[in-house]
Amino acid sequence: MEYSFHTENQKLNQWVRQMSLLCRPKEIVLIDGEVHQRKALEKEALSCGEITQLNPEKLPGCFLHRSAKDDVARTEHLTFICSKKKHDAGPTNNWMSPETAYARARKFLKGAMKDRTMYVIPFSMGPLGSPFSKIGVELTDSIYVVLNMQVMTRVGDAVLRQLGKDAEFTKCLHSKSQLDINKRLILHFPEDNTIWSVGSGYGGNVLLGKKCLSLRIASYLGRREGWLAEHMLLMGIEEPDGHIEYIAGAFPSACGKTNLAMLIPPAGLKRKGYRIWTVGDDISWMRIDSDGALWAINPESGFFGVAPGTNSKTNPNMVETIKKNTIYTNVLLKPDKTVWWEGADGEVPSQGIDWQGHLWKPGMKDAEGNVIKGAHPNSRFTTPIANCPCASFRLEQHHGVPVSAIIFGARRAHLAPLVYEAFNWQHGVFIAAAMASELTAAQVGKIGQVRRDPMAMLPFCGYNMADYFRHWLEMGKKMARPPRIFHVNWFRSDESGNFLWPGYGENLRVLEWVLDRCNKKKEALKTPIGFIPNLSDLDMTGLHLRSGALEKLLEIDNKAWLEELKSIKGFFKQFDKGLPAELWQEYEALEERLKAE
Ligand code: GTP
Ligand code: SPV
Ligand code: MN
Repeated sequence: MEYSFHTENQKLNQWVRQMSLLCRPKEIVLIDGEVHQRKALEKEALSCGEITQLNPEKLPGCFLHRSAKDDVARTEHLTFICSKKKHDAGPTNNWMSPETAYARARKFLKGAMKDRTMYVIPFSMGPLGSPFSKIGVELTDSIYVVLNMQVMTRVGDAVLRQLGKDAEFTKCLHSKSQLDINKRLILHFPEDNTIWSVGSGYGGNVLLGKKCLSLRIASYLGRREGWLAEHMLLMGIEEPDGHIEYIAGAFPSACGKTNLAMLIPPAGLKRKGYRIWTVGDDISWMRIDSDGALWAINPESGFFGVAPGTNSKTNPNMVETIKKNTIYTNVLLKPDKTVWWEGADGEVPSQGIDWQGHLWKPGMKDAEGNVIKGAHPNSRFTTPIANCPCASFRLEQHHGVPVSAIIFGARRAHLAPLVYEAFNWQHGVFIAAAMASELTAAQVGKIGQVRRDPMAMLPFCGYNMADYFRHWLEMGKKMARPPRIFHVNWFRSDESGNFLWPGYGENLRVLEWVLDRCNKKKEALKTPIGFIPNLSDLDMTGLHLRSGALEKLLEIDNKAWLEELKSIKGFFKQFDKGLPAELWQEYEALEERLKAE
């Protein structure tokens, strides 16, 4: 069969034809971004059971999708950086040579779209035409992917016009193929500006504009072109005087970015007049502007958020956001065709259909005696940012927003205090490079295990992390007004494992201190690891912690930190001579300060 596909862009036409000859779809359909096409696709996905319609009165425009049982999170062990040289992928990435990778994936992709349609999705990461933005085209045989991409990115004819006759684009090929975990590969070819994903239907593996393009490929491009692509939320904090300060925050997967990005000020602080404006919840692209400051955009146009734990206490703005035009994945279906998850509002339903499609009742146990969850712990929703009551008015601005502070956050039951500030940019880069966090359900692996996760980018850096650290250090030197760098931990726990800090909206109390530091309004205590707040400088109005809890939250245990240094050393050592000397200097300086006390 001959495939015909025609746009103004010859490179695109040629590539689509080549990929069709490999995947052998029954037809090729270009996604134009128009509503009537989307409606037709929804109808088709409904009729083939890929999605289920939810209650049109209570959840208008919302759908439920259930994935395969072993396709519920990113599979990092099947994710590869395929640079020509192994060294360019670095010791923290899985590597495959481009030849081997293409050959292996070809086997899975050959004829994989037989009897299916290949959809061609032109998309823009970032506002069309902004100097920050990048164009991609995703080919996929999944309507679920098409519908999600239309929420998460800017899709359609306008992108093709921007692409014109000869603009560059990232070539993204996806086939769900047989959804077989043994025939699954997520491959990145930074030198070819190409991504191939086969055998999965899970968000981070298949919405190729997200982690694959906007982090792995973009981090590679960012180094080449002198900017940063980061796993960071982006939020505006409107201060009592009406001025809005912007902060970016890098937290590993399922460690609180989405929740922080749209928090509602707690009563005690609200009276001061604080208000939050959400720019992004997962990815930031940052460039140095002519004013010597760091400016950032969120390249996405939707949230792909964690469902469990989302309720009107923890995240009222998200509860509002996901009431319409939202695609739910792997949550529980209630008899009235609304949805539920562990930690949702209201009563636990007396029954429903769980994320695997089975009849579910609270307290049901599996063969091993474990309680069966209604929703998968990594169940998610895809929802437009435009739905969000606190969406920033600067989302479409081509220049982005100026970043006053960068906070790195980890999930650590012990060790890391509630907040501390770096002495300077270089020290901040060390703090970020030495960051560690407990594993969550967002990736397949052992939940709770502490692993080193520099800048929350361990699974997302598209090149050698030693070079990435150097790039961060260089960026600092180029800025006349670099953001201040902080580290936070909302998850420090007591002896019984209970969180010491209430988190969520209350986190604004910490952000207030962060901004006061940026604006030189507050002094701080110098400790071996960085500056921490004087207890009296955190506004605790309306919040009553157990006595001693705040002290415990800010406690720095030198002995435990010296122990931590061993793990940092082991991590740094794998980069061998590649690791920037500045990071070893910071390491030694920290060791000295800890021993001196
Ligand atoms: P990804 O989308 O995977 O990148 O995750 P994320 O960093 O956006 O995490 P998210 O905000 O979705 O939070 C993940 C989980 O952490 C949810 O179950 C939240 O309820 C919980 N969480 C978020 N913020 C806090 C907090 O301040 N304190 C506590 N204890 N839990 C939190
Ligand atoms: C994450 O895991 O960090 C996510 C979800 O934001 S995914 O898109 O699957 O990567
Ligand atoms: Mn994420």
